[in-house]
Amino acid sequence: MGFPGGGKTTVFNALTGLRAPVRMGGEVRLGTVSVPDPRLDILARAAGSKKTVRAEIAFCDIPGEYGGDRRVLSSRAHGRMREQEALCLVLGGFHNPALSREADPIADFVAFEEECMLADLDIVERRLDRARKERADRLEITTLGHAADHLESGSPLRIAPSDKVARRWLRGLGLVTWRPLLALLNLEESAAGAAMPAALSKRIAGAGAGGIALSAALESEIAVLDADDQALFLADLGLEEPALDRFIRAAYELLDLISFFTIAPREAHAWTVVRGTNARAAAGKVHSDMERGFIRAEVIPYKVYAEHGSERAVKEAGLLQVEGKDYVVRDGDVLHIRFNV
Ligand SMILES: Nc1nc2c(ncn2[C@@H]2O[C@H](COP(=O)(O)OP(=O)(O)OP(=O)(O)O)[C@@H](O)[C@H]2O)c(=O)[nH]1
Ligand SMILES: [Mg+2]
Repeated sequence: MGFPGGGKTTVFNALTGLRAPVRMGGEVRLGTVSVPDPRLDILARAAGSKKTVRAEIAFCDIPGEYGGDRRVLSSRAHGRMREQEALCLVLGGFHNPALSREADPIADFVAFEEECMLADLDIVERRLDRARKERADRLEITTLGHAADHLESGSPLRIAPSDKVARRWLRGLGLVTWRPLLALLNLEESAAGAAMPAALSKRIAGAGAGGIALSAALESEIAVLDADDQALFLADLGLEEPALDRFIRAAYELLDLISFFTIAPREAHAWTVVRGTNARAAAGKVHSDMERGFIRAEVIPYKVYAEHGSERAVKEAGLLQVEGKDYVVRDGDVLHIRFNV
């Protein structure tokens, strides 16, 4: 999301490889992409898996709606934002002839944060009123009070101290400044590959958000090419990988996500979990029976698997790790769950 004309639909196209019509306003659009991971391809080949199943990300393009130069989002846009797991704010960093003002990504970022903090404050205060009237739990009332103070002081809830703002009381309120935020600076084509200006990076980091810079207009053209042409184009521009790959890396880092794999002749499957997830909970991602009847996990780190070429060779080398339910899954682990229901 973001203010009108910043290039949201263009970013959406660059990430999804779709060709949604780029014009001011328009509809909310959904697009799903597979998360590229060369490790999965290598594992699938080694195991002779018939099928590969990748992790997926669903993107939602939320139009700015009011059009024109106003730095305001509609209440409909706010409603949509509350439904998302994470937010990506598109900041226009190029000259857009449809807007009478020049690009000012810092001003856009500040205006966006202020608008969201006001919207959250409204929700928190109303909830607080009700909690007081209903003589709710004291801890709920103090938490809501702290959250309101925090927002009034001009800080997003994302960076609220967790000892004061007990998170469980804020869950389910649809607070937008609590969502993980990735700010995306949409650069002029001629600046593709440039880094984000330091002053903007500082602002973004100060709000507990992540940042990424790319040229969406250019990347949306590259996204519809086949893989070989993509590589040529990117190399020409001095870019190492397409926007989607960089975006996903930034998003995984922001959300603290890791991937693990299950590899079988039938299919090689990538799964996404939050860092710190234990083996039993990870098994539950694959199937609830595996979590319920969890016995143990046989673990092979990706590197070990790739070096030895097969599960059998890993076993013969004595490198198969046998782990219990509390084992903390690491990025790239190949898991074989033993279970019994
Ligand atoms: N030069 C340049 N133009 C861009 C870039 N990204 C988008 N544009 C142009 O800016 C205009 C607005 O882009 P959109 O992607 O429609 O913007 P939006 O944020 O979706 O706008 P709304 O949906 O109306 O809120 C279009 O004319 C795009 O072609 C860019 O990276 N460089
Ligand atoms: Mg749009």
